[in-house]
Amino acid sequence: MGQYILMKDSFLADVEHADPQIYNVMINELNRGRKGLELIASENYVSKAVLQTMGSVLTNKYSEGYPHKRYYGGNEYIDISETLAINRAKELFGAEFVNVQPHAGSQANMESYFALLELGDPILAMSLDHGGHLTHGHGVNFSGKFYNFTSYGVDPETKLLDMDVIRKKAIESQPKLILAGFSAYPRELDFKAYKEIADEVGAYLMADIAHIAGLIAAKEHPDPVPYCDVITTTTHKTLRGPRGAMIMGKEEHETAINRAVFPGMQGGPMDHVIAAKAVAFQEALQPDFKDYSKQVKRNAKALAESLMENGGKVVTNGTDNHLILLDISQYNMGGKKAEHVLDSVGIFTNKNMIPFDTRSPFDPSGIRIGTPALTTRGLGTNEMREIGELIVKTLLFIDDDTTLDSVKYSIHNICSNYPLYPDYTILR
Ligand code: DSN
Repeated sequence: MGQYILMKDSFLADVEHADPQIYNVMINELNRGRKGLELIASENYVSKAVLQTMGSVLTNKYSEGYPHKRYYGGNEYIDISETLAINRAKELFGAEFVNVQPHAGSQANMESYFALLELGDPILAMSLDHGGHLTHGHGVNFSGKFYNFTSYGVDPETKLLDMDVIRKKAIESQPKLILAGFSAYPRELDFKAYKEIADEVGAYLMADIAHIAGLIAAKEHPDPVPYCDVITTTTHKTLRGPRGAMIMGKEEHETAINRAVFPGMQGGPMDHVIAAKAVAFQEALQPDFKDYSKQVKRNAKALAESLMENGGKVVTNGTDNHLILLDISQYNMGGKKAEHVLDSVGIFTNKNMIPFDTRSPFDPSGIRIGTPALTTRGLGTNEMREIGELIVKTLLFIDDDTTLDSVKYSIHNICSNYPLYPDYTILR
């Protein structure tokens, strides 16, 4: 029938017969990953166990409610799965409660605001153009429409967060909630300092740890749990689980959060994804997840150093976590073109605003680069140093086909040495 046959441990053989077009999309996406270097900071590669759990019969079930309090019958096995996910997440983070039902990070943030605040309440959060997230109060997002946000940003010189400035903004704006969290900030967050400010102004403290959840779980980043009322995270970034989210925090907020998630915001939980979260949490509880997280940071440092040694401008001159912001203004192009040319040689990144950017979000002055996915694939600091050189070479010589061909050749060699999902063989 189709062009390919997949090996027996994949469920894709049936897709090939049922829907060759979607089958081809999946094969092509696997091959795209195999032939390139995934450096998008918010992406990762899940284990085969997580993949298989997501593609399981658990997708068939309806289970509105919570374990042992459902609105549908037949949930005896789903209850076990969701309880395992909750207990493992509690063990991983040391949180007093966990809700594993949020479908995505944006919903988790919305549900947390709904649980703690009234519509229109004041919130203090990091602005998107300095590294925050759309759900941290941007005008085009529900957050900016429903709540009264004041933004804080980074220092114009150091590009670092300045807790004294955040304190001043908190005193001025008297928020009901202060939000610590980002999607593009390469340094550590001082949750203790945030807590002191929140206490001083009588605000709740919420952390959105979507990017750094894996590092926190592995104790490779300061811990927000002792300080925060509520913490949201996605499960698919450094935490290396399925696409989804969760909310955790202090016991006093458990009922309000649970009600905000269901029936407040969501209907039926995605039971296949919750089970896959349980599998991923079990993986993150193993000692080798700590080694992985350490290596994510080591790799990011090596890549940042290499970019700078090759003349690249790295925002804050380095990184403490898994991500790097590269200021590309010196290459006389915007992020749109940079992302495109890097894509064309097999280096996958995303265009990103840099602090105090003078360009638009659609074509900003930066590229965001992260190491979680390539670290999962097995690459180490030597490869990162080579990749730093290749990124700069690509940006410097975008019109020189000979140079771009040599970059592609180097990337082909790296990819061959570190196969992606090597057990999934595709036979012609
Ligand atoms: N889209 C995610 C990221 O790339 O950081 C945040 O939602």
